[in-house]
Amino acid sequence: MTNGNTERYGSDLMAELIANLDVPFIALNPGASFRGLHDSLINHPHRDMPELITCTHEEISVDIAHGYAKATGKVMAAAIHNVVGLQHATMAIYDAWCDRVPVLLFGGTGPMPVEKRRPGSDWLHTALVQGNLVRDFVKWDDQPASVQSLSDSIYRAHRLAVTEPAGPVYVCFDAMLQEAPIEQEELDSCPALVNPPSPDAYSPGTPPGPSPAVTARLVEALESAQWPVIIADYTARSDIAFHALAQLAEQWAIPVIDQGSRFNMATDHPMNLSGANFDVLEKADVVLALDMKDLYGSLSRIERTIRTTEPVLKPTARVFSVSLMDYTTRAWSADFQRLYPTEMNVLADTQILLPVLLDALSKRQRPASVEARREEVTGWHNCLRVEWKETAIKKRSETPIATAVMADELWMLLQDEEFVLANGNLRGWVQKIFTMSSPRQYLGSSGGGGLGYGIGATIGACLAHRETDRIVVDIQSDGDLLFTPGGLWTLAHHKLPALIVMFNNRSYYNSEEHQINIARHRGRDVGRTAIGTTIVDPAVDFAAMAESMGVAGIGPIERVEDIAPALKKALAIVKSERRSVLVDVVTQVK
Ligand SMILES: Cc1ncc(C[n+]2csc(CCOP(=O)(O)OP(=O)(O)O)c2C)c(N)n1
Ligand SMILES: [Mg+2]
Repeated sequence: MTNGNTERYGSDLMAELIANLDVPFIALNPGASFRGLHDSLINHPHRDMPELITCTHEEISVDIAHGYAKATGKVMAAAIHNVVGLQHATMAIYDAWCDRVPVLLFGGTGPMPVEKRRPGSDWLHTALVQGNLVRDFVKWDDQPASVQSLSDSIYRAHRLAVTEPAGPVYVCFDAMLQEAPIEQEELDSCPALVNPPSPDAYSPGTPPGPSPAVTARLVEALESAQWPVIIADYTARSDIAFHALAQLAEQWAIPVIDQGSRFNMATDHPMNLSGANFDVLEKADVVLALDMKDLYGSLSRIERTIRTTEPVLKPTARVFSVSLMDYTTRAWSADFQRLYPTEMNVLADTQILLPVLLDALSKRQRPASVEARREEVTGWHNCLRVEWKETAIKKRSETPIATAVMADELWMLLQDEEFVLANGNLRGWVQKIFTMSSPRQYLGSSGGGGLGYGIGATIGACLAHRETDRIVVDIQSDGDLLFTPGGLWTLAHHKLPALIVMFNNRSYYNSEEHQINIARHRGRDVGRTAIGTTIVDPAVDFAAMAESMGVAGIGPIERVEDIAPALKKALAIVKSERRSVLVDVVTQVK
């Protein structure tokens, strides 16, 4: 590869520093504000660079990095064009922030010296300071002012992004800093510009664990409990925490409620009682809350229409919370949720705390009540699974296709496959019907409730599993896809094989349901709630939409008996042609 001259440009150094972080991919929609960096990424004279993933919307670029991080535990980057691309990206950045997921965001601005600005767009697309736009929902932002500042800026951004609680960071590069050659004098006086330092010396801090006194109190509480319950939300960020939680539940027969922001527990773990949350919690005398963001909401019965809550726990229940969430609480967004009273609030990383707790508990004599509890929880777990399966079978006669039936059909297709579910859960039916047992097998939702997430997250999961035979599945709701349909093109362009199954209820049903409840509450005409909420007249032809962007399209499927053949055909294409397929299934509303 040649770059035509021997100059070393600012953006060459930027690209090298990014490559030093082992960032495998940079998702982007192109833009002149980072044309210098773009050139260095595709034409660097000496180094292999992260692969560029072409996106049709900046929101998708960020969602890809979001999905990739959840699929791998590793970080990738998105390059975001100046002020305008950044505005498109904001909602996805907010989702990543709320979901505590690391994402490296690189932007361009300026040039800051006015004499270097092209009249017109360079002015429209320059802001002081550009990071202000996202500062309230990134962990850190920076706009380095010299080439010597670059390693500090890029390595610090990476370190802060991946330090738990993780989150997005934004580094904005002045266009001139990217495009100007680095002066020979500066290169001579600063060897680090020629041979940039390794990031190893700037690695993230070691995660905090509990003190012996804290561990002793948790041991005492769990040991003395008759009906302890673990409720976990962001816990399985690491495989260590996933396995330690399974062991703790198993050894001490503790029922677990998985709140699902991470895939915390195998669906077939006998102590998994997710789905019976309040029945399980109202019996609790001790609750160990792990990495909960919304402890209040998870321990309350909520009347959504009149906005009231009622506690689920007995007043005597003792609650112990372990999380690092307080470290990322900010004033602007209230994503931190309502305070909930606890006996102890432990600031520790559960990947450290859980093994320590297991070890401490292993030295204790298990009371006889543990075995009785094991039998009760296992029986309950098995009963729930059987009940759910029976419901799915019973609902086969319903039209349109029920979500439980769709989950069952999909499970029958996937049960002998290695797969990862990148997005969607059919209103919880997936966890009830599927058996998923490995860490990161289900990647959860957007975190911030911002729509448009599913297809980008799926692309991220496909990149994560590109070198494997694992099938990446997206259960894709219709409204969500209509925000970011261009993601289908990125799947096709980069030859990424995803199995996309539409959960097509032809509605923004979550919102339609709110309108139904409000109309009922006010005694008004429920018949009018389809206005502004349904996606009909015309119904979207998702299969044709997919085909138009190079993804195979099947459907619409409207009869139960047509689902299995359609899914089988789709899976065969995914496997043999290694390309994405979308199966449009028209379903009940929820
Ligand atoms: C960017 C954005 N706009 C609007 C909303 C409000 N909203 C929440 S859920 C929902 C409906 C989503 O429709 P779909 O993805 O089809 O899922 P469904 O509820 O039908 O299962 C809407 C519009 C939102 N959360 N995010
Ligand atoms: Mg819908």
